[in-house]
Amino acid sequence: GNKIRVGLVYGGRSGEHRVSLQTALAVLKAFDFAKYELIPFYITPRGQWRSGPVLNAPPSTVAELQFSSPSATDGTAENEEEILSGGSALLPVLQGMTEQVPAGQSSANGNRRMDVMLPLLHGTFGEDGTIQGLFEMAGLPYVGAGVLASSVGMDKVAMKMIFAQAGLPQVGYRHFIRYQWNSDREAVLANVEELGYPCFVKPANLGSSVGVSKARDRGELTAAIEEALRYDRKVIVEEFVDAREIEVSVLGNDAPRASVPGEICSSNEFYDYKAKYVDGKSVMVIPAEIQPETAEAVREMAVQAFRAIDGSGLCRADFFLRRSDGRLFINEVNTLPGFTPYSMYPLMWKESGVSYRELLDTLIQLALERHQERQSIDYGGDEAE
Ligand code: G1L
Repeated sequence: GNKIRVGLVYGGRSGEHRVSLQTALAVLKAFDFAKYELIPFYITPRGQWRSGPVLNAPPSTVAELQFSSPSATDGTAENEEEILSGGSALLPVLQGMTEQVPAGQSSANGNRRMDVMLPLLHGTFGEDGTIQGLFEMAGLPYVGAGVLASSVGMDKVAMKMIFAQAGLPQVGYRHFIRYQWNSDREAVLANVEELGYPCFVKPANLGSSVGVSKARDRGELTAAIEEALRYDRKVIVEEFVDAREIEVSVLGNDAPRASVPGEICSSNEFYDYKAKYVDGKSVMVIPAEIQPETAEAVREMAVQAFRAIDGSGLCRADFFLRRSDGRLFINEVNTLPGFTPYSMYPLMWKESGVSYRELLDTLIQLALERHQERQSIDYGGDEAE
């Protein structure tokens, strides 16, 4: 038929492997199989790629998404061997994605090029622009942020520099690399202590929340820095502000829209709220109980932040609302936010009138539109011929 063929890439070499599998299952369950054909690409925790058979209905468990038995893969034991043989195994998988036939048409062997790729991956490979670069080189449309926005979204220091340039208010921060720490620790400490205590120490790389700690004095600061340096060569230290955490979902390409804001309340404060969604140790309150002017301002800032990183498709923008004076500060943007039906990003859209299924439809359309616009750009390729 003429269904849109979506390549779903999930799993991966990161601590969020399970989250990715759960999200893939949730996404598959929500897709309209009358409109889409799904092709699973599973990356094992060791980084091996396994492509699965075309899905015309959602699987019922994550185990079905891992193709652990040879019979569950798309080929023979020989094929399995090839797929599991390490880095070069990516090549046949890429070939499967990019089979050179016009989109929507089948080739003689029944293979068909993917119409669009949907990366559901966290961390160092997937969210930082690397898999996006792979799709670019293969000429494949893909959902979400491009290479630049993905890598900016992963690096807290690069992100803060871009936000500063865009005039977005931020809390005070300092950053340095391991080399500076090792060569002149006193200078680094003196510089960081200008922020005052307490402060937050984080690896610049936003892969996950590991390596993040709060420091109340120089001793704790030193330990926190050593800890953060285990996860990245670049460290960021942020000023502490007593603030509420407000988030906004952004959706679109050149004309992005902002959802209603939501609030994340940590465990020690959520008994105050007639909260709507409980997630681990925190509660999501959607819409956030804030002044209408604050809601307007934070939505406007979310769109500004999306534009500042040159976003596409989606992002979740996270803010601090200072309790003392009601001032807003941008904390970060996340180009691949939590994305089960119970995650903040989809829930804020749900509250804004966009269902989970509509969200997926829109994201696929945005990916195709972005690809089309990029294809019409003259990169000067003819000159080389
Ligand atoms: F569907 C989108 F927009 F492409 C999408 C894809 C992936 C949204 C959010 C995510 N998120 C993630 O992949 C994850 C980082 C939460 C791991 Cl599952």
